[in-house]
Amino acid sequence: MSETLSKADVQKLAEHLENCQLEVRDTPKITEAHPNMTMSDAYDVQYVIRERKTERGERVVGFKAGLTSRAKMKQMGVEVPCYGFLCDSFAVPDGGEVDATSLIHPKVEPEIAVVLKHPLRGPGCHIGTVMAAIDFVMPAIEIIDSRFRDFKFDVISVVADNCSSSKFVVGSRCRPADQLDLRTLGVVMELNGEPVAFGAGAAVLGHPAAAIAMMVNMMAERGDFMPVGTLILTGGITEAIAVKAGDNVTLRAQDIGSVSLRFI
Ligand code: 0L1
Ligand code: MG
Repeated sequence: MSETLSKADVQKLAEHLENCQLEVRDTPKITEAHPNMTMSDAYDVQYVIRERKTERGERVVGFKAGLTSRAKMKQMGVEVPCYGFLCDSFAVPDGGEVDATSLIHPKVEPEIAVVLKHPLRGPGCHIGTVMAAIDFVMPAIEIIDSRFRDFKFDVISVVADNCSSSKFVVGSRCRPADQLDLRTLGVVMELNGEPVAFGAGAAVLGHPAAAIAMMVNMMAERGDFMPVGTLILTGGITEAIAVKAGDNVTLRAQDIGSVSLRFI
């Protein structure tokens, strides 16, 4: 499926990016050495990183939408969000700790998470299909950690790097989607007790379910889909906030409770 990269290049880039994650070191964006890489090449690299992890026994438990705010999409010159995968090893318990030395330059984002009771397959997936497939909704904090030096990248490099996925924590209060308006659901993220970011679900492409529908339709182009039980982080509601050891982060979400974690 690769367009400009050889199979060997895809494997090499996947190994390089995954090693940067595992060894906690940064790298220049990969398009510097591969300026003709396409988006399809980038997803090839991401899917090989996913294979490497599952071959070692990790489980893919979900997916995330990235670059979901109109401002970030404009800044990156893209019309659609990107997607990445989430493994069981990325999960942090609610109220848990994250060792900041295990990450390069972490940032946190407030998100609305959902879990599916029906599978989602594209093409033709739309907000209605998504809403009918959601089992329940939870608040989530995504910890992103680009492997690229100083968080400087282009969208192709970011997709190859699994959309900066690193860790996530979800709240333990689950509400059925039909009891909530995901567009007006408000969130406040606190850093060390101070509110630092505010927003509502509509910041994610007008409706978090729209981001999911887009992801599902993009995944269909690669014959991929979301099975029952998939956890989906629907996209950052505000800009990401940089964090360091000693920081406490709490997300308070309207109607669905709160979730927190601490960096040590
Ligand atoms: O979850 C996100 O929106 C991040 C997508 C990748 C871009 C970034 O690292 O900011
Ligand atoms: Mg995110």
